[in-house]
Amino acid sequence: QHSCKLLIVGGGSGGCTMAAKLSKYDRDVILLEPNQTHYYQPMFTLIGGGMKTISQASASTKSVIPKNVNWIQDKVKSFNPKVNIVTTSNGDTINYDYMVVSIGLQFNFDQIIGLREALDIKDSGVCTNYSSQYVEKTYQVMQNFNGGNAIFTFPNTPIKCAGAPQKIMYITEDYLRRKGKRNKANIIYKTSTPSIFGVKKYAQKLQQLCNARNISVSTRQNLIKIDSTQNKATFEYLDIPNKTESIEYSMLHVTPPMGPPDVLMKSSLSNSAGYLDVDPYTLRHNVYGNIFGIGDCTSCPTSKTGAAVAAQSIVVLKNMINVMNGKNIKEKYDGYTSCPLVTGYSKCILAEFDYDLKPLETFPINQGNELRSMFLLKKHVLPFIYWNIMLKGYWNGPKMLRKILHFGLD
Ligand code: FAD
Ligand code: UQ1
Repeated sequence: QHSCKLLIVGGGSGGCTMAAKLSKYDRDVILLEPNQTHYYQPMFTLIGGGMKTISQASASTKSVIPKNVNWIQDKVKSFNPKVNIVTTSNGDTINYDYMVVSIGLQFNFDQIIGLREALDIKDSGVCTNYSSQYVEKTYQVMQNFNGGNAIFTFPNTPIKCAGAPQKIMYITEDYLRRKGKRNKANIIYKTSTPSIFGVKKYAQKLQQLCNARNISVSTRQNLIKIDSTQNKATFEYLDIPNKTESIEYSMLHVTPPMGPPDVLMKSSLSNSAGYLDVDPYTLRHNVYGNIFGIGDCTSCPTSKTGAAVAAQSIVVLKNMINVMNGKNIKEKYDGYTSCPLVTGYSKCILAEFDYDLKPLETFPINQGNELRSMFLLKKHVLPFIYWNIMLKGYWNGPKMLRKILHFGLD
């Protein structure tokens, strides 16, 4: 039976960033997080391509939580916001004055028939970068590829890092080219979305890139079933009722369906879609004024990324401090998000945009082009920023840098 002034539920990117920031203001902070290991998930794309190892993306949870924060290694089982209490899986209760909810998204592997089995079979050719459990298999599947269809999917749900399903495709294409196997492969992108990317500027570039590299793109198609005995994947056509199609694969990279965690969906904190019901600008809960949200579990209509979490963190901090001091809240999140679209082993298109889906680029160069500098940023600089600046509470996204670099230009 615990009690605290500030409770943070979920110790991923958002939770640990808020723990670092809030603990500089108050010593009475509890962080509730079940996992021993913390992952820098944006590195999973590079691990899938054999450019980094899982240990480079991992740290112990203990090491990423400030010393003066009380870590309880457990899961929230239910939220009782009317009485400011959460209960945990072990049966404990935690009472709080203010709460930040940052429990991310849940993978719903079971929504695709045969997916779990296919991922667990060593030589199935089926892989996913999305989970720490499977990410290393991707590079093995790439190395074992010896011709045929290489298929990359995007599910019929919102996901985190909407670019990741295609980044690994470009890396695979580049890999096969370098190994002299490209002419044996049909590379196919099958997405549930209506176009290759949500922002027009980048979508145009990516579609051109697919045309130039002979990658076939099919929209509004959704993976529903995998038969790993026959290496066949079945897709439904989202705009043609009852139409499905099965195709054979040698490599199948699956992005699993995702959704809000069950515990949130069944609570009174969620909106009708199951996400934490927050004001998209202030990030304060729409019903319970002492609750804030950050990251993938919130109802913010932004593309869900770690970059978005960084930009949200300063808004949550400032607004929470004002609420705690009985003042009006005024800080607003503009929807900033970013997706480093790695296009192979040496280049990257760095998409950055806001709620209006308007590009909001940090550097005074056209980031819509494939750039080596942005690849180096992704591979070397962003991990450094994450571990040493963001998780220490000092990174609020690149807004300041953008203003400096664009001084006098805009
Ligand atoms: P998470 O970091 O996922 O943390 C959620 C935490 O909540 C977890 O630690 C979990 O254990 C905990 N939790 C869950 N349920 C409970 C419970 N019941 N009780 C308590 N705790 C719970 N972002 C970028 O900015 N750039 C990229 O290039 C990029 N690439 C990506 C590539 C891949 C393959 C993936 C998977 C993600 C990528 N992302 C990228 C997205 C980024 O990792 C997420 O958007 C970010 O981690 C979201 O932070 P979060 O705190 O909301 O969720
Ligand atoms: C970012 O701030 C961030 O958080 C650390 C990421 O997550 C890993 C990103 O991928 C990106 C692109 C940004 C944006 C930062 C810059 C310097 C453009």
